[in-house]
Amino acid sequence: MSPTRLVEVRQNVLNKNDLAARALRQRFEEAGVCAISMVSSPGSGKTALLERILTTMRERYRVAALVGDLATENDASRLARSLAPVRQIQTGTICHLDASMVGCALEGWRLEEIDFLFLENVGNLVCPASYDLGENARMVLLSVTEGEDKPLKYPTIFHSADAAIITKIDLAEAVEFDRTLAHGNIQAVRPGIRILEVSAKTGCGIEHLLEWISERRLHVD
Ligand SMILES: Nc1nc2c(ncn2[C@@H]2O[C@H](COP(=O)(O)OP(=O)(O)OP(=O)(O)O)[C@@H](O)[C@H]2O)c(=O)[nH]1
Ligand SMILES: [Mg+2]
Repeated sequence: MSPTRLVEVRQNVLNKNDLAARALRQRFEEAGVCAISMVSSPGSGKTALLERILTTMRERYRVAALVGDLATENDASRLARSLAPVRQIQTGTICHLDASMVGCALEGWRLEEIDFLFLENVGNLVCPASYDLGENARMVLLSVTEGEDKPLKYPTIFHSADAAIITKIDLAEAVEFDRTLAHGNIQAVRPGIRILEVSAKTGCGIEHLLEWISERRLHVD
């Protein structure tokens, strides 16, 4: 296979996802669903934060979530404690969710009965960046334990996001987290992006995050 042909095949794969994502986005729009995705490296705190988000938002909104992992139902079981409808997507060997996986997982759910649909992607700072899931907004998480340089090393995923959420802020002091450096690195790859600091453990910063999420809905209604 010539190098040129290899590029063509890759483009076709992406185009197929783009088409599926466009169809999903239209379904979400028609049903009045605000879809918000979460991407980060493994263990940054997506599920812990999402459990808090679902538990709190359930009081005001109809919320639901899909969560992707290569294996296990662990995250869906944790999120189900919020009492929101949750489904696990097991991707097997695939390192990201794609739009058709999301479409299949939604089967049987009445989208008209959902205000906010959260999509927790597979923990990975590379592959999920290239796959549109039809979401209205994407949150990229960076925990204080990962190192302030991650936005510079993995710029594509930060560039594809609408907000950067610095997680596990309760551990900041213990790991000598350099807040100014982290913010500077995020802004260097995605100038002007909203940055929020939270702790799923203590609840610090959650209120501002919920405000930001609720505001995404204004763009849907
Ligand atoms: N101290 C502290 N620990 C946290 C916080 N959020 C998550 N953790 C811990 O970090 C670990 C990973 O959290 P998860 O929520 O499973 O992270 P994840 O991003 O969903 O992980 P994957 O789905 O495997 O990619 C768990 O041991 C959590 O208890 C936090 O705000 N503070
Ligand atoms: Mg998780």
